[in-house]
Amino acid sequence: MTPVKADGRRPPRMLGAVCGVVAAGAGLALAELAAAAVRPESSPLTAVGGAVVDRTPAGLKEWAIREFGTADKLVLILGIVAVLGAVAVAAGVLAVRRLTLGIALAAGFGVIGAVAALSRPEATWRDAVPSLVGGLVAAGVLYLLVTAAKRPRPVGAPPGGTWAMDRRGFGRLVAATLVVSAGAGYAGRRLGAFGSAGATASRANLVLPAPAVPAPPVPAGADLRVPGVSRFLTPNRSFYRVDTALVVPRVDADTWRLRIHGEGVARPLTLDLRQLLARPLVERDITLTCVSNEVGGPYAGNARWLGVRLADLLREAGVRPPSQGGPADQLVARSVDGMTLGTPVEAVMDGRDALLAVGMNGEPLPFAHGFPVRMVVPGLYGYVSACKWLRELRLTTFTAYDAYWVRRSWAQQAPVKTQSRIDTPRALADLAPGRVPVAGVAWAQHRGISRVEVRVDGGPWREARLGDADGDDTWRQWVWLWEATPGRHTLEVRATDRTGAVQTGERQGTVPDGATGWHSVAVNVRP
Ligand SMILES: Nc1nc2c(c(=O)[nH]1)N[C@H]1C(S)=C(S)[C@@H](COP(=O)(O)O)O[C@H]1N2
Ligand SMILES: [Mo]
Repeated sequence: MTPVKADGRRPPRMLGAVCGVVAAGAGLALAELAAAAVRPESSPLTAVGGAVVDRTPAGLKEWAIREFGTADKLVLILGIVAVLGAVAVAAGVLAVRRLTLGIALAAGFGVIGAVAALSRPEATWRDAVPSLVGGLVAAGVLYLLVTAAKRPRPVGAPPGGTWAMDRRGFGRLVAATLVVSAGAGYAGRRLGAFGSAGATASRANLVLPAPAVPAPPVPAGADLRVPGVSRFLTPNRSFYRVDTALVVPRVDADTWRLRIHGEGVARPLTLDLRQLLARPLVERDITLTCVSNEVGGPYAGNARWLGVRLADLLREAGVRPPSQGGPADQLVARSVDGMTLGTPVEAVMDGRDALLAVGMNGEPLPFAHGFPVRMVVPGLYGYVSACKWLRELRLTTFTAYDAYWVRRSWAQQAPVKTQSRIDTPRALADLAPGRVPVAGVAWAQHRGISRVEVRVDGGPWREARLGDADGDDTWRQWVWLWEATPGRHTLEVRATDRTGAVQTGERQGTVPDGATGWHSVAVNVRP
């Protein structure tokens, strides 16, 4: 601590730190309020977080997904808050000695936020406003607080602690700042909710038409009902979520538009939701998987999608696939938050059920899963096919354009690799000897699963019993009954797809086009 001087020129560091943190809090709160008026993505925390996500190398992103799963976004924001807190303390301590420097540091942080906001896809100059407001407010509040902290105690006031300041005046100023900040933060929240009220209502009011081509009922034997195995259809609330959006885009279905244009598009189209829903809708069960899914990982889910066949729409726009002489081999989907995903035109138009989906398991898409419209293409990983919050489809070539993840060391083309997962028993489970069901799911979308085998401790492969197939685009459950003997054992699984190809045991990481290897689980069987 700085020693107290009789003439009271320099308040202690601790006081400076308090000034810094209170000022930063005020800046953030006012910035949130401003962001609610601009758009949620422009809030400094979200903007900086988004800019960090955009610049995160594939390896680090994979590490974050592995370590924190879907909480990776929360961890990121907390990290940014921690850095901001440290800078705030530094700015406050500095301001006590060199007021202009401290203030410049606070304001400079606002500028960093603004630059981050402007660097995001789809940004306009307005996105800089919240961070600039925040920086100015923080600088101003820091100035007021530090000046107040330096003001000597009025004559006759009760003596304070070590520092001879006007404690009451300073305290009032801090209290007032906190009250105003809390008020601004709260108002920002309310205003934000108000801003997306139209979107919320548009989803609540959306009545999905009945499918012209309903999905056949799921075969009774598709779900083996083995305790611990993923349900055959994944409920929306437990469906995995992978995206770069730090705030879930809430798109108003009433103002939503989709534009289809680009190379070889003879008749460019712009559709609103009503026009899209006026087309024949098909219903399909399709399993979606993420390229970032490690062997045995959780990023796979199976849903009943309702949507328009994308190939029909493209044909309507005059698009021909490359095999019929079309000039474009890549369909670039762009979302409202500027994400781009590139899908082979050939795959979309080769007869598979590539959908512009509006429904998921009997309800409009949840906001987190792409409301009002997303793409789903059986057989391709999500990052090359499953654009959420879709707003544009552009036809181009793979030579001419790299989509978001391709620029970050992922492959341009990424068909789903055959995978199988042991859901039960869990890794390191402690089991009683005797009959133990070993069970899980296996997927090879659009090729289908024909066989699943299990082995114990590297012994011979044993064929598992498969759940009924619900087409070739969904995963299949499997179960094998194991006579477990005391001791430590390793269980392994592998699948064979309908082309006869056996899942490779060669271990490969998720980058650049999906992990390979057999899922193995070590368990302990009690004596
Ligand atoms: N707009 C947008 N769409 C996106 C993504 C994204 O980050 N932004 N991520 C993709 C990835 S990597 C996957 S695996 C799927 C996941 O879809 P889900 O979150 O509905 O499971 O969405 C895809 N669509
Ligand atoms: Mo993904």
